[in-house]
Amino acid sequence: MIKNLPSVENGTTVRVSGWVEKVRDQRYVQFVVLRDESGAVQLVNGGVLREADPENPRSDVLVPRTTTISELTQGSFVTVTGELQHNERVKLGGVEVQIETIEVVTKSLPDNPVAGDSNIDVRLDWRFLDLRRPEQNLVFRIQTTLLHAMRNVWVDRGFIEIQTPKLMASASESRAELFEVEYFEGKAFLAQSPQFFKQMAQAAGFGGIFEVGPAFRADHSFTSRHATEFTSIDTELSWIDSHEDVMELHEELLVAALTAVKEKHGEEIQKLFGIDVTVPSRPFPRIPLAEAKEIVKEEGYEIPRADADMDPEGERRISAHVKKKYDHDFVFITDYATSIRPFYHMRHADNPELTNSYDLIYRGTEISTGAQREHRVEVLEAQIKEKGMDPAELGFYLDFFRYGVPSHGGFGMGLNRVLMLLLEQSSIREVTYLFRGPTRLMP
Ligand code: AMO
Repeated sequence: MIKNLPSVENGTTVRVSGWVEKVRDQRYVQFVVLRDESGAVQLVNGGVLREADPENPRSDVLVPRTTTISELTQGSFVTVTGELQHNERVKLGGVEVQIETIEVVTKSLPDNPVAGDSNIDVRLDWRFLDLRRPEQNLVFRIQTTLLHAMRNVWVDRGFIEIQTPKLMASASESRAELFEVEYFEGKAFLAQSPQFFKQMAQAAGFGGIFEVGPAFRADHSFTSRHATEFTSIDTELSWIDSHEDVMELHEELLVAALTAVKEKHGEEIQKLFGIDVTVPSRPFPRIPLAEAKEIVKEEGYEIPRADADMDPEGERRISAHVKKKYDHDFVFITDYATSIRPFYHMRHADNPELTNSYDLIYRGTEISTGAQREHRVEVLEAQIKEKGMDPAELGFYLDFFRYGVPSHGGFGMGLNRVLMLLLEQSSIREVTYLFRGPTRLMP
């Protein structure tokens, strides 16, 4: 890989493969900047003889300029062999390769449909070219590290990884935002969340489980944080006393993830995004929803509806308050009103108006919802009816609770939102491999 070249001994013959980023075709010397997934290196044709024989001013012309290099188009994939030379003056890693052979594996068309200043829609049309940019490559290496670190936590704690089906016979969250698809003679729905089937693993006696998979929402909005398909990070664990246990697991996972990202990519993130990765301290601040609303009200912003969730402006303001007061990027907003939470959230034992639930806000945007689940089937049935739903339609789900189930809880977290906020990007489009929105199904 190109990034390893600086540690190779001077004078060694090396073989490198990658795509052409730039060609500088001068009269007596040709330069190519070659990039692969790990970095970039300068290739030279012609410079070596000039340096090798400074007494002979004409020696450079002894190296023939090759038309292969003159005709190289940006983006072509090539394999080159040549002598590696350490040269402090070369900005790219202090090394260059004196080209001996060059094989053009595939030639790129000469026009480049994306330029540095292309807008996001053009870049998404040509996502495979956009992804060649080092910043974009880094996003997905960060994503890999982040998920790997979280997986380590789960695996160390003995959690089981599951894959729940994405084709469903019923809605998985609410009837809103539901994609319907033809399914032979009938119809099916795309999973909005693995909610019911991750809870099934509790009745199955799996204990802790996790899933990283797609979730679909027929959400006709064009905000920077909504997609119609996103990657949901879900976990569920048995034998909890309250949502506090879920929040502790949540903190542990995020601290492990951000520590790993900082250790592995901190320097590069600083270089390419100008950002210092901060590892949050534990515990993260916790503020009950009612109190959070009071705080933002005192600071001049009233959430429009009294019974409502925080709105985006409220989330921004409470985050700003927490940043100022606790110097923390995360805040758990807890104890949501029953009226704005789904039927499966457990309610406070001493106040049925409130749930054992939370949202996690990161730098002003919600990234997660978590809760303790109601595991007593008769209470669950009553809550379903209270929400105006028909328990018969949820019979398969209620069965999970009819044959014994431990107390349990968990959360769902949007991977793309975490990356967007971590890297201070303007939209999840920037950090999603292939974004899906109301007007984007291609590529
Ligand atoms: P919720 O609906 O709040 O909760 O979703 C959890 C998290 O998923 C992300 N998310 C989205 N990301 C991008 N585009 C969307 N359209 C979108 N919708 C949601 C957000 C959000 O915080 N079953 C519960 C979780 C649980 O209780 O375990 C659920 O799905 O980051």
